Order: sequence, then structure tokens, then C-alpha cells
Amino acid sequence: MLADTAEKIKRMEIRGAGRIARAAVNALEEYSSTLSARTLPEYLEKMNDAASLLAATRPTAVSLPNAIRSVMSALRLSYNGVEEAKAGFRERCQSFVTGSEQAVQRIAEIGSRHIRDGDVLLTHCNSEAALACIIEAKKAGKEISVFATEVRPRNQGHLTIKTLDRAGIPTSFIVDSAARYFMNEVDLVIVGADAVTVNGAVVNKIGTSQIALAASEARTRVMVAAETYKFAPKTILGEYIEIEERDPEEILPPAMIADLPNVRIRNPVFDVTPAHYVDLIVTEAGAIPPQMAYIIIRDILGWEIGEYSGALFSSNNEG
Ligand code: RUB
Repeated sequence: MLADTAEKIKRMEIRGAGRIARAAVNALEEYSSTLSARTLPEYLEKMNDAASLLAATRPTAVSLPNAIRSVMSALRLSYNGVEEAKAGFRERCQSFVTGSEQAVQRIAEIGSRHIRDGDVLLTHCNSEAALACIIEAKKAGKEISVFATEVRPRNQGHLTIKTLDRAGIPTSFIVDSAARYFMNEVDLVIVGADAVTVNGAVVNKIGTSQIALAASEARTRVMVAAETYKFAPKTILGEYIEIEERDPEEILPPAMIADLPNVRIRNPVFDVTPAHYVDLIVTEAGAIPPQMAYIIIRDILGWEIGEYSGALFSSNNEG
């Protein structure tokens, strides 16, 4: 299951920052429970290798290293043997997954309060957290409608319109480049996040920053729905979030690419929306202006400037 989950995340059969995090944690839990190791150091070493394998699958979604770090920090040499370590790990994994699901529900409750009766919304990509806010607003009886973008090249918009349709929400499906054309009709843009940096910039599906720019021009508000484990501790040291660039064949068929020797196809799959294009970030801990991102990293994730070690998850093994 471990290698299988890693492959599915790489191939985007499992996708979306929250789902990726939960899938990685579930895979680690399953790997731990079936792992045969005679000694605790041997068990910890194998678990670290497994964690590294999963962490390397997609570089941008900070939820992945944050989730892995959170569950791996349950593993310590002070356990009385492998079985005790396994039990502690299982408990931490289960509480991470439950907490992650509860966070989405809480974001939905908080985020939906920022959606008014009669609002026209626009969403981009396929975000569990953003859609949860929209669906919660509908459940609260608000008359809303949504513009949903196509999301080239992987068409995550198809997933979004299925969900919106099933929730009975009137939806207009548009190509990505039509976002500015319709922006004057939109009251609120709602998107998710793969990462939020310390200065409140939001990393999300490619095209989000263009939509935010169009929203700013039209004076349309932009709300981001993001669990706190999508905030990126390493950015407090000025480190950048790596933007994943995927296979050109996601954009054009191989035969066409082969026929265009002078054309280089670029396929960055995320972009960065600066904080001043974002009005609000809704987390399970409350709705904050993006400028408060450091508070989340310090007070909820527990990282202070100068303390981030750069280690992904092994730092607590000695504790
Ligand atoms: C998904 C994407 C989503 C965020 C947030 O990109 O950009 O907006 O991951 O989603 P991809 P969620 O399809 O490349 O994984 O709120 O579900 O975590």
C-alpha cells in the first residue's frame, strides 16, 4: 500500500492537498502495522524511509510534509519496544485523520458565514475545503450560484461541477481564460490552498493568481479556505515553496510534441498569489487576514523564527 499510495499521489489519482495528507498518513499507519522489525531503531529507520518516500511524491502541497512530520513526531526511542511504538503511532495517525476531517467541517462553518444570501461565487480547481464552505452556505438556505473553471490541463473543474451539481447549486462552467470576462458578476472568489507562506501568500492551482488579479481589478473579494497544516513553517526562514512542474504530455499528445522540436512546453501546476490579493484565509482556528499567517505558524504549528531545523521529520526520534 505504501508504494501504491506514493504512485497514486504522483499520478494525481489521489490529489488535493488535504486528501494527499490523509492518504499519506493512512499509508504510513498501514505500513507501520505490517512492518516486521526486531528492534526499535530498525523500526524507526524503516519508518523514516517510508516517510521520505511519501514526502517526495509532490513537492508543493505543504500539507504532505506537515502531516508526515506531525505523525512521525510520535515516534521516539523512549518507547518500550516496537509494539508500543506501533500503538503510539497508530493513535497519532488516527487522530491526525480525524482532526483533518473536523478541520474541513469547521472551515465550512466559518467560511459559509462569509457567503451572503444571493452571492455569486467563483471557484478554481477542486478544493475540498473551498467546496465545503459553498455547500455549507447552501445548506444554511442561502441562494447562491457558482462559476467553476475548467482547470486545464487536468480538468479538476469536472470534479468540482459534479460536486456542485449533486449539491443542487446552480453552476456555470467556464474555461479558465473566461474568468476575467465574468468577474464583474462575481461577489466572492473562494479557493483552497496547497501552501500558505509566512507573509500570507497563497500557493494554489495554476491560474489562481490570475483570477485574484482579475478579482482585485473588479473589487471582488477573495477568500481562501485552508487548514492550518497547509501553512508552511520553512518560509519563516525565507525558504521558497517549490512549484511543481509536470509532464508536457499533460498538455499536448506525444506525437504533436515530437513534431514541434522548437517548442518547449511548460507545465507549472501551481502559482503564488501575493497576500494583498487575498482578503481572508479561513482556517479551522478562525478566519484571519493573510498578514496573520505567522501567528498560525507560531501558535498552532509551533514554529518560531530561528527554530525551524529544516529536518522533515526525524528530529524527534531521539526525544
Ligand atoms: C489541487 C489544488 C487545491 C488545493 C486545496 O491541486 O490546487 O486547490 O490542493 O485542496 P492538484 P483541498 O489537483 O494538483 O492536487 O482543499 O482539497 O486540500
